Amino acid sequence: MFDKILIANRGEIALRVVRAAREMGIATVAVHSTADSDAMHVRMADESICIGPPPSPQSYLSIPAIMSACEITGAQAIHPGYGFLSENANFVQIVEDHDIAFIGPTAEHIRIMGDKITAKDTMKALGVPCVPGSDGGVPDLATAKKIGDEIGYPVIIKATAGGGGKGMKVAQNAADMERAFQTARAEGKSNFGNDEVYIEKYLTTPRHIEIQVFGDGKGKAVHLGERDCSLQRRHQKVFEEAPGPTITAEERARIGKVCADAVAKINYAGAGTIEFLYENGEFYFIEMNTRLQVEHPVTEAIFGVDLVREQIRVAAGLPMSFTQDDLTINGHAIEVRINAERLPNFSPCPGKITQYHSPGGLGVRIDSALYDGYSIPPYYDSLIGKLIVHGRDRPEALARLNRALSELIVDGVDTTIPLFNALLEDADIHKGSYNIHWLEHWLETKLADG
Ligand code: MV4
Repeated sequence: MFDKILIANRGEIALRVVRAAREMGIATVAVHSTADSDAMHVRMADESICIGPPPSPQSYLSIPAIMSACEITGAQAIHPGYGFLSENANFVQIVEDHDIAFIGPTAEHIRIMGDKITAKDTMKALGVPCVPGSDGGVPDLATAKKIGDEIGYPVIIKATAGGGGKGMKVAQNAADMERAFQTARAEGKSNFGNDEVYIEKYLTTPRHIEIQVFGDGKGKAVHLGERDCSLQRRHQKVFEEAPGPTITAEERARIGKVCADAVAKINYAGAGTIEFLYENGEFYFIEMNTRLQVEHPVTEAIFGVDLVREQIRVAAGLPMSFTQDDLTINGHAIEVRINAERLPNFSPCPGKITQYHSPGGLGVRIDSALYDGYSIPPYYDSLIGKLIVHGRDRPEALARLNRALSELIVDGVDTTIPLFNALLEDADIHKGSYNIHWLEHWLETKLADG
């Protein structure tokens, strides 16, 4: 096992890794920008090192700065958290070339899944059900129109390098194809330097269901069920739960096995998430994320496992500490993302926290790097905390969320807390009856009503 690991991240996820490492007797190195000298992840780690000025490209995204920090501190492994360099195959290649362990999958697996066409081809060949569409890239408008006629409208044109909803355009009919095709291409080119696109049947009212997988890198893998992350605004998740309110044990076992077998076959190492659209009882693969996700705690809650501990074990060449048969679901968990944002526009709201009180009690977990008097810098993501509740069933988890929110105090900046109080008053939330468009419609209605 490693003696010391470096955490190439900040905020709550850096703290999350510090906690797992400490329980394993592993020392941690925090890296930080000059804007984060007083950050909680720096205080909680065993050692810290400043890696540059506030803008991420010169600090948390600077490969030379992070490699130097690793060299200076003698860390044997790097945990990337999520975001920043976590899915940067070039970074992982450099880490591998320096004989530092990357706590995550290989550069090769990250590269495969980072290109959406290659990811889909790979998954399809591994027996994972995919959205009907083009066989690989679509070279020109004439081909696009031919495919549109074949699979039937509406269709969606997606940039192979796309992400976060960028480079994605829906064509409602053949007349709409030219605009959608050229716009998706142009967005792919300008945002990612890659104008290759592919086409899928557009699913109109799906849920976003993602399967958590975990591989040992040596041909063994398990699944840890699904999370329903359909409640999103502009491709930012705000509320996530496990298990999915509509997913049966049979569906879970079936799609879970397909996913675990797929990643086992490619010798995938560590945590991964296979994203699906779910409509009319069918799963359709869209993308794979090769990182630990923000919403991983809901899976941890219902399975009673520490995913970061497992990531570190596997990166050190140890086996996973559970098999598929050991993994059973206990109850229901919900996560809400506390962002420093001003409603109704969700505009970032950095500033000083004048009062902070975190909830507690049975079934309540807070993952946050906040403290009383902390100043949220304006340079980074607006996520300042995650509230995760766990109950014996979904109604209990919802009641516990309501209770925990009533205890939570974050003063000095605006946050998304009022959104969750309002959501908890909605019947659809209690019924679990929502899809990927539900939240945007709900927000529009609420705004119209004042
Ligand atoms: C789709 C889709 C409908 N049909 N693909 C959005 C982000 C990217 N990861 C995939 N996305 C979608 N792909 C087909 N064939 C609808 C979306 C989509 C979406 C997906 C998940 C969660 C929220 C979403 C919001 C809008 C669109």
